[in-house]
Amino acid sequence: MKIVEMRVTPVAMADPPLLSSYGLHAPYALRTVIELVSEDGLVGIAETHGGEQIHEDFEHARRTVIGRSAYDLGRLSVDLEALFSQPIATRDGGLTSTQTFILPGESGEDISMRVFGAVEVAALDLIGKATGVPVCELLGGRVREEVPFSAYLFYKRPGGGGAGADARADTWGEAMDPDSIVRQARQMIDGYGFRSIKLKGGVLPPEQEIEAILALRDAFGPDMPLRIDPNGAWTVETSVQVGMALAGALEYLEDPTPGLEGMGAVRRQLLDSDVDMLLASNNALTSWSDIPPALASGGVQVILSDHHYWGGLRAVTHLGRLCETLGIGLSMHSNSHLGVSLLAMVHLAAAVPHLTFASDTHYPWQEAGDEILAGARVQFAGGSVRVPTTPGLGGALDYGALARGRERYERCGYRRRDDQAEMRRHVDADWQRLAPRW
Ligand code: GKR
Ligand code: MG
Repeated sequence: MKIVEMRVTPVAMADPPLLSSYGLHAPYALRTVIELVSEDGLVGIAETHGGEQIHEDFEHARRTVIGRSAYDLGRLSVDLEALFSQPIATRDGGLTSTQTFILPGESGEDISMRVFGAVEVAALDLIGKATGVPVCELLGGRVREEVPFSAYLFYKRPGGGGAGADARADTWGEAMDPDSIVRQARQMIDGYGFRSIKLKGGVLPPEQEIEAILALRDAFGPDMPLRIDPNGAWTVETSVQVGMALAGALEYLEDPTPGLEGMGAVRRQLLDSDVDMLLASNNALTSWSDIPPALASGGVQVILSDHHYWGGLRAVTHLGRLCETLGIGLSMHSNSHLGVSLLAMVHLAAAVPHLTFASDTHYPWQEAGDEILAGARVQFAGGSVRVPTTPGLGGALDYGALARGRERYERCGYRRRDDQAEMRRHVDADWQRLAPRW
């Protein structure tokens, strides 16, 4: 099944002013939509990180992708790795949306894995559509019929996202204290039925974030799994203090401190105090090469996988088997995304037996009107998404919505994610991202 065309469409969607230790979300989040067209006119789709540099990376890969069979994924991955191991004259060295998450001393992005990850999803969608088989069956077969997700709470400034004619009503409200975080959780759980909760921390002094977690525990009871993720905003000492204060209240503590050594120290000191708290990571550990040092440090008990930068869906199925062998848990990380990414995450989680933690998703933060899938948004029931039984990913693009997303991208002026700049623009002109801050 020869690929004769690759369409690369940048889109922007309204994004509310969510806070993290990176700064503030801009009024728009950027994504890239990939379409592979086969010689018989079928179209496979994928979605990945957005922005100018990422768009250029796909342009750079175009000649390597076009003309080969959608089944030729092993060789495609090797060829893309070779292609991106050469210096690219047009790369400006600016931060991409993945690099935004990487702290000094942590591993860099692998461009070929992100490009391959998206092309692989589109190729599997194409193969699935051609053969009448859902993507999860191509990944080895579903082991679950529904994939659970976690409510993903954020400290939030007032505002609904978007700007000018795109400005959206603020349906969530400001959330800067424990009461409003509990209110946000209720609203999200009422709408989606989530059965676990993650709070993005690293925004307020740790004592206040501890209070928010305890307020969530009081509001939802001890059986509701809770997580907090300050993205490395705490020193080892602070992380240990937070871990002690939240002993027994957390399902896992995510990236409390930068780097694998620091994570290892947090884990050891907590164990020394009889607190057996699992540490999860998508910052200290972002790629395959981080696994050996993570094992040596003992600082990661749960890996937050992400097919967008771990090298695609099949790569994460391999990661699942590896984690199972090593006795490490597996969960799934997310960034602001639309329904195509969500469908890919659902198929993947359906096919990985070891992915037993509820996955992260930013989906509730995106507006229905920005969805690019034809038909309704992806539906949640009881916090889970039913695994599609229709061919491929089980979704097709709404080309009107895709064009509107592209127009929004052209108009909005944002070309890469920069939460620090946004924080300086709206909150504090001198604000600087610090890892750790407290
Ligand atoms: O959307 O601000 C955000 C998140 O902080 C995101 O960028 C992180 O990558 O969700 C992510 C995480 O778990 O670290
Ligand atoms: Mg995280």
